Amino acid sequence: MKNLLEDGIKCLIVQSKFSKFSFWNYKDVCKLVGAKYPAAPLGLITVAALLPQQWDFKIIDANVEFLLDEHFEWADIICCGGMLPQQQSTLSVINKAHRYGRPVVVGGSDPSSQPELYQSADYLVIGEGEVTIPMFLQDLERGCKSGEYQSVEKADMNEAVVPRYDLIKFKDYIQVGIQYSRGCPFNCEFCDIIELYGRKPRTKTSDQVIKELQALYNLGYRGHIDFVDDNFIGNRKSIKKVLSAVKEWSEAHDYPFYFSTESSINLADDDDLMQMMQDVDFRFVFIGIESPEDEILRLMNKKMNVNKSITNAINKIYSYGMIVNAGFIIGFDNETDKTAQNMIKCIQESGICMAMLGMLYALPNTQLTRRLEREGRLFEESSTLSATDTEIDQMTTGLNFMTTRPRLDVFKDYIQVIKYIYDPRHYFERVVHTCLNLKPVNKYKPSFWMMLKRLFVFFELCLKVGFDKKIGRLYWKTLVIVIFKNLRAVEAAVNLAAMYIHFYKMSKFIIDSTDEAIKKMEDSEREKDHKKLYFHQTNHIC
Ligand code: B12
Ligand code: SF4
Repeated sequence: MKNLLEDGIKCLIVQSKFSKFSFWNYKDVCKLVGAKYPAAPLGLITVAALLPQQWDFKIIDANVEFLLDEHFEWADIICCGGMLPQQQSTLSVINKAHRYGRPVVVGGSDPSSQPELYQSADYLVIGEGEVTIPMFLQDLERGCKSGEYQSVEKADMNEAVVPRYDLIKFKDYIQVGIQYSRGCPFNCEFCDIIELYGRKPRTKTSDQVIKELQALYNLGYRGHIDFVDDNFIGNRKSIKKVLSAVKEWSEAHDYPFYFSTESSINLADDDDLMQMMQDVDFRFVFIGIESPEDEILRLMNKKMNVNKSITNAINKIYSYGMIVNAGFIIGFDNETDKTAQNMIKCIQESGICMAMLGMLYALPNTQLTRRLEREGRLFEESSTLSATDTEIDQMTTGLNFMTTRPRLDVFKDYIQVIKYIYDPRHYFERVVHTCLNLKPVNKYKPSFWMMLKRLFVFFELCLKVGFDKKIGRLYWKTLVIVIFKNLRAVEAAVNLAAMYIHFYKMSKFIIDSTDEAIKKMEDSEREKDHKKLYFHQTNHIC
């Protein structure tokens, strides 16, 4: 093996493939707008910035291009890793690298949560790279051929490096990420963020955030930036400082970017904060609503959502120009036969178009997993996704524990909600609701060429969706209503309509596969009943 600390070491960084069908895998929409995948691999370009800068890096994102033999031949060392839905792909990269005799370094969320599954890697770098990559590099210096690196220490975000944005091809992605903070002050039972990153949000300074914006600007990037924080408003005092700096910078640079992020619902209680977000052109916010029922929210310890009118909160956020995407979960202990209806009502009345509904999954290393283990209800010790082409993600292949309600009822409720909310009529009703309440500022102005490209995409969408038998009429009706009643939200209406191409396919896949699972469960129930009956009868005869 080469001395890996030499100058010019060739380091291949692989973004492993995500499982095929996922709420976030809107590849069709990407294709429509000329991109290949929604989000750029921020974790890996951060890793590249933490490794020796005299190395020669090549990033291959297996979601946008083929990972070829020649890439393995080129490399002296391979870095790979990621989330649970990338597990199979990461493991196969390790195998292949070994076939080429190349050492592999693995890290990221899933290897950090379940290191036992990645023991085949040569170097297993657990947790935050800012802390553990230096430990790995020290071992390399000592000539160690393998190792596992972990630390109880958390990274100091004030010392964070600027990710190597120069390594990615911007045109492949719809959005690029910036991370301003890690951790969240809340304490939801099912959440692994607080276990991995802590409950005290650690934040970058305004100067650091501006430095990253400037780096992207200097590289010629324009458009959508996603603040990939666990909870953007975890430390409200600090984020307000950052937002005023971003406003000043954006004004000086003629608003080259617009933004999205993830936040808790108490964002709706802070008008000043929402105004500041609107001032710099935040357009989307993802909120974990999980359930509209207070009893269920109390059990999962999501206290900030209790006693809140979700509809009012969401409408208020729309009024500051931000479209709300939200997460919902089915499968909690104290659900009832009203759960599905309540969820449908909440999603429909608040007009949430992009509602990510999953079945509860006890992620490794959470309070929920520990409780279920204590109660003897957890099915498996580790979480694996075996078939990335048929399994979607850990949300839709959820319920890895014994439910309190009959499992079949939970599945039926799940499918009932999915069928309802992604029925074209109901989806487009929500698009109208959102767009009539939305007050976008659209400060980011695309360049002339970008405008031309968008116009072209719009015509393509009109051809694709506008003449579709099922949704054509709904599409035109939605556009006409929005044009006449709230013209400035027309871009949002077109974007949300385009997203339906993805939701239609995704929901059809979920409906078909869940229906099949329901049928299997019903058959096995019938078989059990039949056996009971047979047993009962034979007993009688005896
Ligand atoms: C932004 C984000 C997304 C974005 C963008 C993802 C992307 N492609 O970059 C979107 C919204 C698309 C997304 C989607 C999903 N996400 Co997500 N996401 C996040 C979030 C909030 C931030 C990730 C991030 O960019 N962090 C910033 C970078 C700098 O950190 P990082 O990636 O962790 O990398 C650091 C270390 O992990 C380490 N590292 C990472 N890789 C490697 C590799 C090597 C070799 C080494 C040495 C080190 C190393 O070093 C880095 C620097 O410290 C995290 C939460 C979190 N705080 O991690 C969840 C998170 C990663 N997501 C998660 C999940 C489950 C999902 C979904 C499956 C949700 C769903 N049900 O659909 C989907 C799957 C996506 C898909 N395409 O199918 C889980 C993963 C859980 C797990 N145990 O694997 C997390 C942790 C959230 C959670 N609640 O648990 N996600
Ligand atoms: S608000 Fe979100 S990030 Fe914070 S603890 Fe709850 S689920 Fe986790």
